[in-house]
Amino acid sequence: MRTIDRNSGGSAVRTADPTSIVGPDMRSLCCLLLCLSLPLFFLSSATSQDKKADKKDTPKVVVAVPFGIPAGVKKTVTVRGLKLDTATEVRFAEPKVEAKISKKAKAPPPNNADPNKLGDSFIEVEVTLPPDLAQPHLEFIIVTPAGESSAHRLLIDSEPFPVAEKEPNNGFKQAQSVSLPVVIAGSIPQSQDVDVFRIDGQQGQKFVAEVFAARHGAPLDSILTLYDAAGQILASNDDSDGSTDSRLEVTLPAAGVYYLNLADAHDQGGPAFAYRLRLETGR
Ligand SMILES: [Ca+2]
Ligand SMILES: [Ca+2]
Repeated sequence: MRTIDRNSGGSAVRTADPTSIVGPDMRSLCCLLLCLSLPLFFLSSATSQDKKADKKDTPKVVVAVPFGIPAGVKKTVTVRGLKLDTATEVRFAEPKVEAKISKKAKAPPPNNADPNKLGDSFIEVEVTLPPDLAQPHLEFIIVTPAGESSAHRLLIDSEPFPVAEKEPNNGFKQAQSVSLPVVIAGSIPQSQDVDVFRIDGQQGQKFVAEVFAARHGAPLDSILTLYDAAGQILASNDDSDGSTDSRLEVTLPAAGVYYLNLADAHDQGGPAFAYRLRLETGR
C-alpha cells in the first residue's frame, strides 16, 4: 500500500513496506535516470576526445615580431607559431583594427630545434591600429579551420618610440651609441651574433639595463654584460626574476664610456630572436 507523503509537498511516493525504501515507481525512475545519463556520459566523453583532437591541431602563437607597432600607420607583423600556414584570419579584440594576412607558409625550425619554442610556420600580417587608442597593448588570436589560438599581446608603441638596433654592432669598435633613457628594438638573427651599445655615464650614477624577450614569447635567452672603457667587466646577468630575460643594475664608478653587450646565452639566433632592451639611469 502506498501513501502520499503530504509533508514533502505530495510529490514523493513512499512504500508501506518498512524494509524497502525503493518502490516500483522509484525503480522505474532510477532506470529512467540511468538511461538518460548513459548517453550523456558517452557524449561528454566524445566531446572531451574531440577537444583533445582539436587541441593537437589548433594554431599556437609563439612570438609576434615586432613586439609592438605605433597606432595609425600600416605595419607588417610576422607571427611565428604552430599550424599557422592554414590561417584564415587574425582577429583583434578591438574591432577597428585592420589586419590582413599577406603571406603564410610552413617554416620548420632548423637543426631539429623544438617547434614549440620556434614554431613550424609563420604568417605576415598587415596591421593598421586606429590612431585613437589609449591602451598600452591589444590582444589578437589566429583563426584556422581547426580552431583558434590563445590570445597574444601586441604592444602599442607611443612616443618616445623605440630606437632600432643598427648592425654592424658586433664589438667595442662598432658599438652603437645611444643616449639614456632609451628602449632599443633589436634581434639576434643568427647564431653567435652579439649587439654592443655604447653609453656615456656619470660617476655614482645608477644604471639599469633590462631585456624583454622571453616574456613576449621570443626564444632568445639573453645575457647582458657591462664593460668599462678599458674592457673590464663591471656586471653581468643571464636570468632575472624567474625569467630567462636579463636585468642588471649597477652604480657607475666613474664618468666615461661604457659598453653593454647583449647576446644569446647559448649562442643561438634566428628570425624569432627579437628583443627590447630598456636602458635607464637613476640616482
Ligand atoms: Ca650584432
Ligand atoms: Ca638569460
